[in-house]
Amino acid sequence: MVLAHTTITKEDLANFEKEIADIFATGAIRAPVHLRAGREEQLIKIFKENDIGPDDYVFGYWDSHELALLKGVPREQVKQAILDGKSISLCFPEYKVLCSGIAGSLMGTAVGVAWALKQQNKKGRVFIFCGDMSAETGSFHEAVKYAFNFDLPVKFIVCDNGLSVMTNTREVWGCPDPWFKNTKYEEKIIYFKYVNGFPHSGLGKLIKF
Ligand SMILES: Cc1ncc(C[n+]2csc(CCOP(=O)(O)OP(=O)(O)O)c2C)c(N)n1
Repeated sequence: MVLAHTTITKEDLANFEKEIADIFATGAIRAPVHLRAGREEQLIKIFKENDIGPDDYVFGYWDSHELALLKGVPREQVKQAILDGKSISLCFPEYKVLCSGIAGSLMGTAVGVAWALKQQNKKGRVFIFCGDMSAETGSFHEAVKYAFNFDLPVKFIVCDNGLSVMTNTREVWGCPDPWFKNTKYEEKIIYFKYVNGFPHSGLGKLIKF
């Protein structure tokens, strides 16, 4: 039996995002905040099924509050970082949580870390979480192909909400499915769909400071 590292529940994740939403609405956070709802169960399942723990690295992007909590960063530490304006680039190196607000970044970094772990016979794997449009970038293609070819300890988790900000990802690429569907590269990818209960960024209304 696999002992899951996280004991965080769906309600814990949802309540955290609601709390941040309420604070953001007051104008107290003078920086962008990206909130997510509707994928809590899928994320928890991925952390549990893959037994993601202290030796593993988690990479994410602008929407990583839930990832930091699931990786074990204390709730108050995540909250303080967000209040400090770091919602879109949460980094907690001591917990091996590294995020960036730059679309298309980090794919090579994640694969490089996986390469180093393998070469140095170190414990730990890499999990990089991104959106459906990020999964259509050139850097994602390159990273997945390289990771597959050298069988590196990295998984790419694609959280598909169908949108890139307000653009329909499938319309852009003229294809109902992501490029990797029914390819050998699926071995390195975990894919799920969800509907985001929040707008892409913020609360969908002007917040005045
Ligand atoms: C280099 C760069 N260009 C543009 C943006 C603005 N931007 C932020 S998120 C995003 C869309 C990403 O879509 P997707 O990967 O599907 O992520 P999700 O919908 O899950 O947030 C864009 C264009 C950015 N962060 N970085």
